[in-house]
Amino acid sequence: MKRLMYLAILSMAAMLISVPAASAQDDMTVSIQDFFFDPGQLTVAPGTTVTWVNEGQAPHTVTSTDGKELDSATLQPGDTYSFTFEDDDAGETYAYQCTIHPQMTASVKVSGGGEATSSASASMSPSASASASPTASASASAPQELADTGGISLPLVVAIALLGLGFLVVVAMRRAS
Ligand SMILES: [Cu+2]
Repeated sequence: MKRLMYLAILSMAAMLISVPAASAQDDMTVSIQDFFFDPGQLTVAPGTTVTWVNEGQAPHTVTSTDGKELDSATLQPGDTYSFTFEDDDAGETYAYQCTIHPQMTASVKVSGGGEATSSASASMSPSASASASPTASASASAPQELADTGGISLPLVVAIALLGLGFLVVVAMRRAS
């Protein structure tokens, strides 16, 4: 009986944690017109599914221009194409074009911070907001990656330092007694 209650509480806690994370991202739509993408520049949170809808009269494609996975087949008028930007895409920019009309170019930027639960996200958000300032978007991904590794290694360094300090205290106390 107690174990059942414990399981119920555990599953409720798991739901409380997972539900806000799943609903934090709103799915987005990009309209394909003759002959442009609307919006041309889009920023999404990691985990967002973007759906392209061909609302033009001509066939179009959504094709990555930098070798990423983003690649629709030819979309006839009314056709749609969906792509989900994953958590490990954070900070990346997906540039794409229509291969039939190469002058149609656009991009999707995946934001860096998000509502992630790990401690690394705390150190990432300041750099994410910094990249929103009018600096070049191409340079934004590099400092973010540096901040990411810093967020992981810093607690480790502190933990090792504390362990060493504790060891020294124990040695000092033994000598004193
Ligand atoms: Cu086109």
